[in-house]
Amino acid sequence: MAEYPFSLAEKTARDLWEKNKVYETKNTSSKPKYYVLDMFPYPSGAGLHVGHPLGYIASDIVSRYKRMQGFNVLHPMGFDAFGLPAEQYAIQTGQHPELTTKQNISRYKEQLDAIGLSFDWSRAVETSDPSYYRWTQWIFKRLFESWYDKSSDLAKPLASLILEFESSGNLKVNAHCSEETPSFSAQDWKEASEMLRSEWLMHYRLAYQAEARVNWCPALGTVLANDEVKDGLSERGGYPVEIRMMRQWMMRISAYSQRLLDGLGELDWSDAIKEQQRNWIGRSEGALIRFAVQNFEESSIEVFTTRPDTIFGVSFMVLAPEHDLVSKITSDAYRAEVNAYVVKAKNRSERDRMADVKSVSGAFTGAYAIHPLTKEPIPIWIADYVLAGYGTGAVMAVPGGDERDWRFAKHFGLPIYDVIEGSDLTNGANSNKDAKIINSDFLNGLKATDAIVKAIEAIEQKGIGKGRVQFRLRDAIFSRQRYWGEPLPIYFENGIAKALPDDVLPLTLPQVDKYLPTAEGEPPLARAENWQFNGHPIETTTMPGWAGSSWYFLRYMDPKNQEVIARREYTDYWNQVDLYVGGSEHATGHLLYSRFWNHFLFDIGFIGFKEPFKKLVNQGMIQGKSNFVFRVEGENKFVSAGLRQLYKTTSIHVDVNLVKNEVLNIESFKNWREEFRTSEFILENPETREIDVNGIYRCTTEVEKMSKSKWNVVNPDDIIEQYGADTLRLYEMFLGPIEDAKPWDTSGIEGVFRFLNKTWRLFHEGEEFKVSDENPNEAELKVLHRTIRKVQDDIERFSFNTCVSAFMICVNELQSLKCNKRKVLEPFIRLLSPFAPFITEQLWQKLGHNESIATASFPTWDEKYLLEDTYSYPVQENGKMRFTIELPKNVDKVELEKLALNHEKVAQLLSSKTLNKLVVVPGRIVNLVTS
Ligand code: ANZ
Repeated sequence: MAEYPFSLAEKTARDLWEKNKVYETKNTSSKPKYYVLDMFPYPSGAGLHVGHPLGYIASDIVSRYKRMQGFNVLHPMGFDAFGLPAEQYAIQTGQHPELTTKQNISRYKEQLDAIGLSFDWSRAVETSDPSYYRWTQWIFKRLFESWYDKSSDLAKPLASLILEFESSGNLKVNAHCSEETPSFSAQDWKEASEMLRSEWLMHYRLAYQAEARVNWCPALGTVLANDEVKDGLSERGGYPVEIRMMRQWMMRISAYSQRLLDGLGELDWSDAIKEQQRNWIGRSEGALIRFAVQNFEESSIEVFTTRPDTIFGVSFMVLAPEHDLVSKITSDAYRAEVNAYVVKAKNRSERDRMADVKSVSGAFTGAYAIHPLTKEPIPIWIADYVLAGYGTGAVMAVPGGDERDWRFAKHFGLPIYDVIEGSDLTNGANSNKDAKIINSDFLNGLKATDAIVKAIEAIEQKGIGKGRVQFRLRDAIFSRQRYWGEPLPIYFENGIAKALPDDVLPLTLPQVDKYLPTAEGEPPLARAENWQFNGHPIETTTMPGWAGSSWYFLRYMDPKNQEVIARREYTDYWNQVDLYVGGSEHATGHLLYSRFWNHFLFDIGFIGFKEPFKKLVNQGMIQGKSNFVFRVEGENKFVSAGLRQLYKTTSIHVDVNLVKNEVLNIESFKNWREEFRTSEFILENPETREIDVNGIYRCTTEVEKMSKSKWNVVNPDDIIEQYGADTLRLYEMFLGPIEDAKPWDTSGIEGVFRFLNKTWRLFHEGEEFKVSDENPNEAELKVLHRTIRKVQDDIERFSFNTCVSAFMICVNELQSLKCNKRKVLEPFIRLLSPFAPFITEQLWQKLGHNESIATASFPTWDEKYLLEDTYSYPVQENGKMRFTIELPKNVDKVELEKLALNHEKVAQLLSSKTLNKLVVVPGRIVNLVTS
C-alpha cells in the first residue's frame, strides 16, 4: 500500500514556495486586505517546543484560508530579540549577546519553516537590529518631545507648550503632568535658567526622567518591573529584590488611561482580557477631601475616597508609611515605634502589601486630624495597607464601610461609626448630633451612587474638597541598567537631558569589555569608551523589553523604509491587525503598552487608527506530561510507583523520553546520568502490584507546565521527523479548542498520521497515482459539500479541532464510497490545504497543476447537495388516504413518528380527535388510528 512520503513532499513543497515567492505580499493590491499577526517570539536558546507553534498554526490556517478566498494577506514574523537570557548567557560565557541571538534566530526560523508556516520572511524584523531600533529610538524621541493636552485629548509637540509658557506661563495649561508640577508665570519662565526650565518641562514630557520607587535587584544589577518580581525575589534567577528611590526614565502612559479604557469598547477581544485591562487601568470616581491637622496649621492631609458619602463614619486616618507628613507630625512619644514601622514597610513590595489581607499592622503617630464637618479630633495612624503611589497616599478610614479599615479598627480598638448616622457603634450612643443633621440633609433615602454624587456636590459647596477621577494605572519605568537593549537617544549637556538629532540615529550599542555594571554600580554602557555626543555624556541605561514590541506590527507594513517608521500610504492600506494571536500572559504588559504607543503615533499624525489589534485570540497553553521516579531516601535505590508507600521516598522528574506508557526503560535511565549508572530498582508485578524481581518499574505522571527543568519537553522537530509536519499541524489543532489549556499527549498522534495516509491512498491504486475523470454521483457530492460547509463555518469560528474531525469523517466516507474522482478529490485537498499544506501541495502537483495550491481558490459549497433527502408520505387515517406530507426519507421510526406528529397538517387533523395508534414506515407511509 502506498505510504505518504512526507519528507520528500515537504522538501518539494518548500522548494516550490521559495522559488515562486508564494508567500511574499505586495503593499498594493485591488484585493481586500487581511492582516494576520502572531506575537513574535523571543528566540531562546532552547528552541521551540510543541507548545509554541499552537497559535502559529492556527493563525497560519486563517492566513491560508483568507488568501484562498481572495484577500491580500499580510502574515509576517519576526523576533523580539533583546532580552535578559541572552545577556545572562553573555555574562557567563563572555560571548556577545548578538552572536547567540543570531544563532537562536536562525534555529527558530528553521523550526518555523519546517512546520510550513506561510510567513512572508522578506518582511521579517528583529528588534535588536540597528535598522529596526533606529525607529524605536525615533519614537522615544517623539515621546520625549511631546506633552498631553487634556483639552483636545491629544499628544502635542513640546514646542506648542513652550510658546504657551512664554506667553502666559503654565497657569492656563490643561495638561496631563506630574503631581508636583509648580505653577509659574510667563515672567518666571523668562527668568528661569535653562536647568530650571528643563526641570519644569520634565513634568510634561511623555517620556521623562523622575525619581521613582523601583524594584532594585542587586544581583542582576537592574531595576525590575512589578511583574518580574515574585514574593520579593526576581522571577528570573530568584535573587532578592529591594525597594529603592532612583532617577529613572518613565513613560507617561497614565495620560492615556481614559482612552485606553474607552478603546476597549470597539475591540473583539475576550471578556477576560478586557476585564484584566479595565482592572489594571482601574478607574475610580470619588473625591479629594482635605483634613486639617491639629497643632500643625500649615499642614493638612488630603485623602482620596470613592465613598465621600461615608464621611461621617470616619473614625481615624491612615497615611502610607512613606507619606511626606509622617516624620513631621509624629509626636516624640511615638517616634521610635513609627520609625521602626516605616523601616519595616519600606522593603515590602506594593504587590505584597496589597495582597496581604490577613495580617494587620500599623502605628499611631500621636497626632490628630480635625474632621472637616464635625470638627472632632481623629487619630492619625500609619499602615502599609495604604499605598504611597495611589491617590494621595492617605485615607479617611471608615470601619463601618470598608473591610480593611474594619479589621484595623478591631485590631487596635478604634471606634466604629455607623456610616449614615455617624453614631458610635462601639458604645451604642449617638455621639454626634450634628453629623446626623448635616448627613440626613443630603443623604437620607438615596441609593449609594446618588448619595456619592450628592456628597461630592455638598463637599465642593462647603469648600472642603472636590470631585476626582482616579486611575490605578501608573507611569511605566522605562530604564533598564542592562546592556542588551536599545540605547536611549539622550545625552546630557551640563546635566540637562537632550535628545540626539535624528540624523545620528541609530545610536548603536557600543562594545564593552564586560556585560556587567561598573565598579561604581553604573550600568554596563558606562564601560564603553567615548560614550559621548560632541563631548557630552550619553545616557547609560537601555530600554526595557517591551519597547521594541510596542510598534513592530507597523514596521512589517514597510520593513525596509529608511525615511519613516512606515509610509502613511501603507499603514493606511494595511490598517489595523485583523487577527492577532498570542498568549494571554501579555494582557496587561505588551497589549497595553502597544495600544498606548499606537494611540500616541495616531495623535502625532503618523498613522490613521488608534487601536492596533481589532480581534485577539489567545491560544491556551500546551502543558507537559511529566513523569516521576521514586528514590529511596539516603540510598541509590528506586522503588516502583505501586510500592512507594513501603519506603520513605523523594520523587524526581525523569525525562519523558525514557518512559513509555508509564513504564520506565531502566537501561536508558541508567545511561541517562552518571549518578544512576549503579542504581538499584525495586520492581512491581504489573497485575498484583506486589514486589516482583521480574516486574516493571512504573512511573507516575502529572500535567505541568512544559519546561526543560521538568524534563517533559516535546520537540516539534522529533514529531516532524517521525510523522511529518502536516501530522504535527493537524494534531496540535486536534488536541482541543484553541483557547483551552491542554496537555500534550502523544498517544493520539498515530490516528492523525493514519488519516493523512488514507488521504494519500484515495489518490493511489497500489503505488500508482490514479484519479478518475468521471462525474461524481450524488452521494459523493453530498459528502464533499457537507464537509466544505462545516469546515468553512468552523474556520470562521476559530474552531479548528472540529475541522480536523470533519476531514477524518469525510475521508472515511470517500473511502467507503471508493471515490477517486478528480471532481471530488481536487476541491477536497483545496479545503484541507490550510491545515495540511505539504501533502495537499504534493497531490495538487500530481494532479497536474503548476502553481502552488496556496494560490488556488477556496472551494465553495452548493446548497442543493445539502438538502436532506425527502419523501412525500401518504397519510392515512383509519385506512383512508387523507393527504401527503414532505418528510425525510432516511430517518428511524422514532424520529419519523415525532416529525409526523409535529407536522402542521397532522396536528390539525388530530386536534379534535383522539389518537389511538400510530404506525409509520420510513420512506413509505404514515398510518393513524383515531376515534
Ligand atoms: C473612605 C471609604 C469608605 C473608602 C468606604 C472605601 C469604602 P479604589 O476603588 O481602589 O479606587 N484608598 C484611597 N487611597 C488609598 C491608598 N493610597 N492605599 C490604599 N487604599 C486607598 O479604592 C479607593 C478607596 O480605597 C478609597 O475610598 C479609600 O478608602 C481607599 F466605605 O475612603 B475609601
